[in-house]
Amino acid sequence: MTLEVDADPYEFEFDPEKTALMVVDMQRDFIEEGGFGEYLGNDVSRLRKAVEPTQKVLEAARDAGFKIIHTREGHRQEMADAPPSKVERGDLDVKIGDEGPMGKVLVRGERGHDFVEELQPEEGETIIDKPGKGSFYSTDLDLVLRNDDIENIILTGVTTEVCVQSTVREANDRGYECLVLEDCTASYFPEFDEVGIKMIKAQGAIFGWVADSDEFISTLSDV
Ligand code: C5J
Repeated sequence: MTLEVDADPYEFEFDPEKTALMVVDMQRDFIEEGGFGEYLGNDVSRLRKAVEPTQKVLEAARDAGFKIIHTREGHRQEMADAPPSKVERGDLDVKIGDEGPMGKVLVRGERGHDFVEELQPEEGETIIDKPGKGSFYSTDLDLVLRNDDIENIILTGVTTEVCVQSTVREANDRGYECLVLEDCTASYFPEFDEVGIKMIKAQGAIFGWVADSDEFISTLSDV
């Protein structure tokens, strides 16, 4: 079965059985106060706008039987996979690995590293723990997708121009077709949000397609 989403710069076609929904880094460390995003000097409330539409997409994708993948950016407890350059970057008072109100910042197993309450994975969904911005770098994501014959990825998550865009670029180079749901992404910088999305769909979908969540959800009524 081939479905078609009204997208930019033109229709995005996909077979639901060969399509995964990815929710990128919807973690407390980026979205809630007292996490990594705030230590970087950001207004973390800007990211909340992506939570509710992503929740709706997640529910619709679960009902339609999609493969669902959640990613988390973060590091091992002993920090062996945290590049010193990343830890030192920004000259922060509280660095990655230091103790904050939600546990050690951006460290696996800590409260801040976990997903926000509204977007917790369900049993059987795949969680990819990644040390970098892109979801393919130093993870088994490609293997997970290829084992399930996945060719298309629907992307949601934060932040638009950092981890979502890095993931789209990596996926595109590996031959996956990506559709980014614009209202399900967010940035600490509204101008980066806008330009980040434009960069993806420019030049005839140079990295991928863009649509809003309602357009995507409406196509699923045919599944
Ligand atoms: C950042 C991310 N912004 N998930 N990570 O450091 O976008």
